[in-house]
Amino acid sequence: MGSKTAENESQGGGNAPPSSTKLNATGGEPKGVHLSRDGDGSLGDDGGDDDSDGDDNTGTLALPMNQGSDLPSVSKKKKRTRSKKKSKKRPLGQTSPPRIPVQDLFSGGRYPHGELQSYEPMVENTARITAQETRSESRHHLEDDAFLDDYRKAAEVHRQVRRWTQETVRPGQSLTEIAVGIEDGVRALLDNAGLAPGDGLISGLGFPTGLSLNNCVAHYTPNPGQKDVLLNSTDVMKVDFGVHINGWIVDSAFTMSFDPTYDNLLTAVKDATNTGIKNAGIDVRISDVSAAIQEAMESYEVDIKGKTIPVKAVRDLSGHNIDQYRIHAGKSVPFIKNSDNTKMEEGEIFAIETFGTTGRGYLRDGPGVYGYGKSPYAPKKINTHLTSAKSLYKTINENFGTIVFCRRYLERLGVDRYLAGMNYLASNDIVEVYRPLMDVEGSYSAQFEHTILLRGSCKEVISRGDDY
Ligand SMILES: [Co+2]
Repeated sequence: MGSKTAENESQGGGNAPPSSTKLNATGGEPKGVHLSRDGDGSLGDDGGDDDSDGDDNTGTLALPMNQGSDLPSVSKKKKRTRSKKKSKKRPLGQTSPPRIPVQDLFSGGRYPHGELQSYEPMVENTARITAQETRSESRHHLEDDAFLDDYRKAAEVHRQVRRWTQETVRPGQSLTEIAVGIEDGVRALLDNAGLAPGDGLISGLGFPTGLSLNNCVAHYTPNPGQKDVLLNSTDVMKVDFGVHINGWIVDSAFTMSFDPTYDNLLTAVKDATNTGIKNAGIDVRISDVSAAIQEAMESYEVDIKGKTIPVKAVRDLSGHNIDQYRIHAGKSVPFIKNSDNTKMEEGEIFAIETFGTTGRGYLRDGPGVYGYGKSPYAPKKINTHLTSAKSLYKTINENFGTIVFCRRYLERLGVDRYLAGMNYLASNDIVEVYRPLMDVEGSYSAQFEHTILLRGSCKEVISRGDDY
């Protein structure tokens, strides 16, 4: 999810620090997975899919990290007959649509780690005994195994659901169908439908699923009761969704297009995001990361209908740090060079995302609403005679806390006629309203995003997959 940039971009210098070195390639599947999977990639009878919902069109997919697999998909009937390996716990193939909780695919509760990148040696050895380091001692959870396993589990859910999205989403589908497909997948893989009070705070969607088309740069999600939008073969769609466990959000996004015209736009933004990730680090000035991002992004151009258009970095969105139940925790990582001296610190978590556009790079609010987020400064209890506001506030506190949500998330909880209550909460700054963000008509934009952990020994690109 993108963070709206504060109005603080004074122009400044800033040389990017030398890039870091990769320790290993990608998240990868857990050791031994490919050895212990059923020969044909099918499920054993203990696959955890009891099929009580009757979705008989469920087939199997290879595990997301299983690069180059040519495992055949098999029908349900076939796997019903495969009971001989019943007793052994082993990673299994995910279904399509994804419905097997990831805890049933990875034994022992250990999940693949993200890509580990080393910091610049210079950074490791220079004076780091600072106030920042003292502060980071309160953030040592980044070295806690249980914390890391939960975070990696959320990342694995993201990888598996986005793999399904990349493999199955096609022009002609409605955005509601795509969004609900992603959300149902996330909830199934977390093994938490999120319908009982409190359950949504244990795990769930990190924010409204973003499906932003073309000149809509960010923050579009389909709303109930609106005319549904169908995906077109010439659309450039940013797919931005989050998965959280205990409020720790994996925020990761990619762009889909079905027309090679936009390949360079996607390449530019992917490069810019990876450049941002490489340049991020402990004690690194964020403005240096921004300058490197902009330089990478704006070295590309796109040919659209015979016209060559430079790719511009978007000014009004930023990467951001993440805190528990808070998608935007206060620090911003713009894509435009600036003279801000804020540094990244050990123990922090950042969503490194970039947006590139063929338009102007300045955004306006679009029509409608993307979502709502309770202010971290909101009071515990609200004082009003408006009963609809009171009951809505109770629902928000029980199901979302400060996690950003959309109308679809509310309505699946059975909440209706909430608009008056929401207006009250919004006009009293209890809830913030997020709106779609648009570049000029006729322009195209792309986004790529990863969540990174600035651990003491290395940075972990926790959401890295073999796709991006
Ligand atoms: Co984000």
